[in-house]
Amino acid sequence: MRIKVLTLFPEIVKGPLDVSIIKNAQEKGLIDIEYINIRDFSDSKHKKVDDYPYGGGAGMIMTPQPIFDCYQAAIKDVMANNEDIRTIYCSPKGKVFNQELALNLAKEDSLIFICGHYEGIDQRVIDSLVTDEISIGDYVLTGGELPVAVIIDAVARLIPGVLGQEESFQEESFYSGLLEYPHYTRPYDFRGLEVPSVLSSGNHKEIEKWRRKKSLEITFERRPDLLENASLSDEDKKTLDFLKKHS
Ligand code: 4HQ
Repeated sequence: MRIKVLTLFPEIVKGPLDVSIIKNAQEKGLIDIEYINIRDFSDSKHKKVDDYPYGGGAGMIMTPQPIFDCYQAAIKDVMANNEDIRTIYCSPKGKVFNQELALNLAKEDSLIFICGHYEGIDQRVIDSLVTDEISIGDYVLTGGELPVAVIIDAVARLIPGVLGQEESFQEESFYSGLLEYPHYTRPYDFRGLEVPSVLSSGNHKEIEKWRRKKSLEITFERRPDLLENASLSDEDKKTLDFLKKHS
C-alpha cells in the first residue's frame, strides 16, 4: 500500500510509525509512507500556511493554496492509473473510526492523508478533495497528526504479511467483535498471584470454552453495545442469558 501524508509536522506522524511492527512492514516494502510538508508548497514569500478566520473568532485556519498545490503534487504519480484515491481528513466531526472502517481502508492500493493543525483547514479543501472525514473519538487534539498515525497503524497491521502467522490468527478467529479474554504468561505463580489453572491444563477444548466465556463476560460488563453486532452461537446466547439473570 502506498500512503502519502500531507502535514506541517511530519515528525509527529513519522515517530510512532518508524518503530516495531510498522517499521518492519515498511522495510519489507509492504507499505510505503511518504511525508510531504505542506509548507513547501506555500506561494507566499514567508511560506505562510495559515490565516485568521473569516467572521472572526479564535485561532488560525490553514489556507487552501498550499494544501491544494501539495495535494496536486502528491496525486501526480498515483493518478497515472486514474484511480479516484481515498483522501482522509481527521476531525471530531468525522465518522467515528472503528475496525470495520480500518478493514475497508486496508483494501485500497493507495491512501492520502491531509493533517489539519491549529483550528483546522479551510472548508473548501474538505469539500473539494476529502472523500473520508474521520474522527478517532470525542475529544479535542491540537492537530490531525496523531489521529493519522493511529489510522495508519490500524490499517497497516491488516495488510497481509505485516503481522506474523500467530498474531494474525486472532484476526479471523470467532473472537472478533467481542472484547478480548485476559492473557497470562510465566511465571505460573507471581508473588502469590496464580494463573487460572485451566490455561495450563493442556485441554484445548476447555481453554477455548474458558476464553470465550471470559470474552462474553467482559463485553457484557463493559461494552454491551458490541454484542448487537457480534456473531453469537447458541452456547454464547445461553452464557449471556445467565449473565443477564445474575447481574
Ligand atoms: N482534531 N479525531 C483539531 C481532533 C481529531 C479527533 C484533529 C483536532 C484536527 C484541526 N481528529 N484538528 N478527535 O481532535 O480526529
